[in-house]
Amino acid sequence: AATPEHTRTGMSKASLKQAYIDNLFYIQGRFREVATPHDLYMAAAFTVRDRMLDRWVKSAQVYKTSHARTVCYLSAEYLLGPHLANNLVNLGISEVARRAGEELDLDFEAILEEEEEPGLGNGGLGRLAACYMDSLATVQIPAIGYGIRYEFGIFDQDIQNGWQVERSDTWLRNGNPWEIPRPKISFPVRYGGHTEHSRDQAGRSRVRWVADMVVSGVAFDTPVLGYGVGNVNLLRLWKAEAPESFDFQVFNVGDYYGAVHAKIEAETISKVLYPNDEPEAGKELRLKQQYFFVSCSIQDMIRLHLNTVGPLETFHEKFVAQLNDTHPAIAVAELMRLLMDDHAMPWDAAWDITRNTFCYTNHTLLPEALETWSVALFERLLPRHLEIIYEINRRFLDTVRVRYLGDEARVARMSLIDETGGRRIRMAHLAVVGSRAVNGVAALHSELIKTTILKDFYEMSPERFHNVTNGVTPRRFIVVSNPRLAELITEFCGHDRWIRDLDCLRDLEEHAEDPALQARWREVKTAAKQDLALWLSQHGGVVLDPQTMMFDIQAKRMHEYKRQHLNVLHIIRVYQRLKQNPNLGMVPRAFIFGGKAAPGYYMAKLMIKLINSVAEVINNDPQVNGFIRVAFMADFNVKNGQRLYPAADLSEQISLAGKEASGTGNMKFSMNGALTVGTLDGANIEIRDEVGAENFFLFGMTAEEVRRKQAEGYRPWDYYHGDDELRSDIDLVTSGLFSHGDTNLFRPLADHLINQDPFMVLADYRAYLNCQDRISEVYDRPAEWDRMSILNVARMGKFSSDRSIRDYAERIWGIEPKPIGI
Ligand code: 26M
Repeated sequence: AATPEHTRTGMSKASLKQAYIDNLFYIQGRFREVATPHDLYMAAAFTVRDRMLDRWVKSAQVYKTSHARTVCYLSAEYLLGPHLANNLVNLGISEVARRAGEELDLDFEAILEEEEEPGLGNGGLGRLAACYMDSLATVQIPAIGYGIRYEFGIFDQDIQNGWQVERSDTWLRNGNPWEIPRPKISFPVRYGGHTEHSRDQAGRSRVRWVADMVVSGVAFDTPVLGYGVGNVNLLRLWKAEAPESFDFQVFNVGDYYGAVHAKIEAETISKVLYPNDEPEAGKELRLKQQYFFVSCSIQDMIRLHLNTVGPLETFHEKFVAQLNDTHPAIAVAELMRLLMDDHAMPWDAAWDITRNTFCYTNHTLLPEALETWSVALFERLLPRHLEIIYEINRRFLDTVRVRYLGDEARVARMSLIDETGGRRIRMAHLAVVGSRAVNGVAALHSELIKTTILKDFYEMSPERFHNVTNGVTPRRFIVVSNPRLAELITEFCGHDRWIRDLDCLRDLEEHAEDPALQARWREVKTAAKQDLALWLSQHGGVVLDPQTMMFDIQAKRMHEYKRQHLNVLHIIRVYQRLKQNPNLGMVPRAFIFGGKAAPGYYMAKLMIKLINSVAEVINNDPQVNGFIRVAFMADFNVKNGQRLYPAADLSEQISLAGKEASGTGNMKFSMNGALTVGTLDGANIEIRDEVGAENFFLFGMTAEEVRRKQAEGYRPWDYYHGDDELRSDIDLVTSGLFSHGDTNLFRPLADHLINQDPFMVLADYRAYLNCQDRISEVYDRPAEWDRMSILNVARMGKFSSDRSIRDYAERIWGIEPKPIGI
């Protein structure tokens, strides 16, 4: 007979039930009768966490004793989303846990709802880091994710009177059962002061950095479990605290108030995530945050290496560090500093190790989003790093001069220091020069990097430039968020097989025309639409009809380049058509939006107000509201995204070609059976290549056409005057109809379109409308639509983040899986 299960780790229903009751009592101190919903959630979370810990310990042991090469993912953001449902899926106990819950008379859905998601990121870049952590564990690559444990993540969004109102995110208020504090794993991080140069006995130059502020970074660890494997990786987030000795020192001098103030200043560093998805000039605290988590992480890596195999000369053989954009690029100078100043390594040896450790992923071409820091700020905050950056630059520019004799213009373009205007450090250049490999996040984006922002660097060393197209995890974005679809897919693609190998979705292809599958496919979609409609009616009050209406969804950060206003112009056109011809036989549509605006981004906030104002008019106009409705889902985050993706018929991916580096929402929608209306931008291009041009609604200019039109001199004014419908749609925005008579409210938006239109909304307007008309025609032929939808899902294998991670592992990191059994 089998040995009895341990109730703390056993996976049977009986063990789960006993463990749950025990945790409720011994951790929350509650009986069922008096437990709050939060107690019930905590007991569930601890029951699941217990089942991850023995795998975690085993992984750590195997990784350590086998000296496994390890990836360190350095990212200022991790947009994780709720843990509980995801960990249940990855442990393979969703079903048995659900049944255990039923027998305990628990409301399983209510328990999942109770979790407060860690929103430690803004959007795509942060969510990508989270998907990659899931896939690293699933494809069994030893990995540590390093980042910041923000006390306040991305703000919660309310909509009041149509405007975005920000509320602070207090995700830690009720405790976080998924993290384990490691007070003994902590490192000092210093700021400010000056440097002192001297020579040691051997005559080698040594530098001492005398800082004037020190904080302590404390590790908080979250286990990241792979799907159906024993591998558990580590997400290590740093919290800033005042060093232990600190307040005493000042206290002894009698300055109690000063001591408390210094403590607060230290703790401020990991207090709050910057809610912008592009840099703001001169934000000193942001630079402090970046250096804070980078310094802790590199010190931790050095400690781990010296604890196991050492010596430092082989650091780059033990670790590869991936820079998630330039936010952690200061790591290049920090590793140099630690190797030279703390470990007495000569420059050349240190540079060799540094350059072989880092790889850099670029996520944007938008000039305003490229990070630069003023030399003056750097000098004040990180004087030693500035010296090191100058020396890296001096040596690098010498190689440029030797290679391109006399080309001083090129030297100036490639310099790590931008000397035009106030002197600034170009973080992308630091990242490129300090890295072994550079990659973009979709094929088009990686090509554009080579011809635009990093052209000179590409010419000098083309072999270092790569593409790794982004991906998303099918565990969270299909299995967790769309269980009905997952169940249907499983019937055709083998139990569990497709979840770890998404290419298996191809098995659906041969059934795409099968009316029986189509009918069930449609049922699954309609059920998801019903769930969303119910939720929306309870949160915001808009009533949508899931039976008759096409759900047309655009959910992403609010940004002019993403062109939510193009979508709005289409809605206004349909509205005007309906008003002119109330008997117009048209496919009913629900236009659904979601997305946060950076709090300081005026145009983005005005777009939210416009969407809500258009919604108010249309939803209250009985002449049209049987055909069209508009809904804005407040607080689009991971949890709410999981309600949207399964319910979409149509996915809006309408950025101006050349602006969206990749996009990942496009993949999440398509994996859930939405068809895409999209431009040839980012990963849209590859999605279209995979699903087939006939199964994708393409419109708009190519990146090349955009470039040419910009070069010729783009005049939006000509489009405005050359197209009566366009003019009438824009004029309706400023007519006062959507603003209770106020003709000024939306004027900035309309004027900007007519006069500047930097993202060429007007140039793509007509093509977009025509495309939308085609879409409505196809939607009217359900068999055709369903076939296209099935084929979209069947051909999405490439966009699993497992594929992305394998690409990184093979082509960039040179790292092998280290399988750990269950
Ligand atoms: C930088 C400095 C100071 C404050 C904030 C930032 C900052 C934060 C987030 C800058 C950019 C940030 O995110 C950019 C982002 O999310 N980019 C998206 O990355 C995705 C993953 O690769 C792509 O799919 C998207 O196309 C790209 O826009």
